[in-house]
Amino acid sequence: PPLVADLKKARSRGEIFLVYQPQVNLADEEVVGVEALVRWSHPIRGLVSPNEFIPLAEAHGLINSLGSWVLEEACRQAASWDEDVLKGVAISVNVSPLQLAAPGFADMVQQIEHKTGLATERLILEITESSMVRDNERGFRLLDELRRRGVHIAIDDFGTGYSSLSYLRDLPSDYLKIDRSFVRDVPGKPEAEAIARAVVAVGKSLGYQIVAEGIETRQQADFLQSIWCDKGQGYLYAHPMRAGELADWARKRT
Ligand code: G
Ligand code: G
Ligand code: MN
Ligand code: NA
Repeated sequence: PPLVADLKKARSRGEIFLVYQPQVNLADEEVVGVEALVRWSHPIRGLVSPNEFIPLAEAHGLINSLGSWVLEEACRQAASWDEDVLKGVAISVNVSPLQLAAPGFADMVQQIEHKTGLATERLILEITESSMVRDNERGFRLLDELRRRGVHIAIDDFGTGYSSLSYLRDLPSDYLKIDRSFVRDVPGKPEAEAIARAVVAVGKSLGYQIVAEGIETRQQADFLQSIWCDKGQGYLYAHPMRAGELADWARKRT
């Protein structure tokens, strides 16, 4: 049977769940946030990557309900953490461009915050560079509206799209996440180092906080800290984990 038929039933069958990956301040390695990442455990195929089922959900009109569920689950979880290290940290949630385009998105976000009791300032919505195409007046107004309500915005996978500097200047947003394809080759590859330095310098001078993703080695972390990148995320610190494992991980860190 086509995978989409299974995907339609996956939520009600309890096959969809979230894992969480910590983000740290590079300067002191304190945990400052957690990114929620969706997973699908298919009864026959095993784990299906979101790279496969998110596009499927988008193509078949399932992304809004899936996305709302992810957001609510992540907010509920974050509101309930009471381990010292996790209390009050930010929660980042990936959002599909189709969700942003759906009418009432900002109200839906607000309702979920009310329902789960998550403080608005703790929520970061991650959008991809390409979901905010240039001259997207409506998209810009939506991000403005969300930020006026206290939600923070991160540009995910930064550097892989076609952002111009004027776009970076005008986009209502708080964080830039340097794509891990650039992190992979630092330190050592002069071109990768140059790109990382440039993103941090331009981003910070435009008021963004910079997050590096995919940090796997101490050398990468040290290099990124030396160029004043603010935060980091990657296997060096922790893999994405189920909520219970994350709580154990957090307790061990204190
Ligand atoms: O977690 P992993 O590396 O397998 O994620 C693969 C891709 O799926 C990444 O680009 C990630 O941003 C995306 N992704 C993970 N969880 C979500 C989600 O809840 N919503 C959306 N829209 N994308 C997600
Ligand atoms: O596109 P986005 O940044 O949302 O994707 C996050 C994805 O990156 C997650 O699926 C996660 O599993 C993966 N990831 C997180 N840390 C690392 C890392 O250190 N190395 C690699 N290769 N992937 C990572
Ligand atoms: Mn992300
Ligand atoms: Na990314």
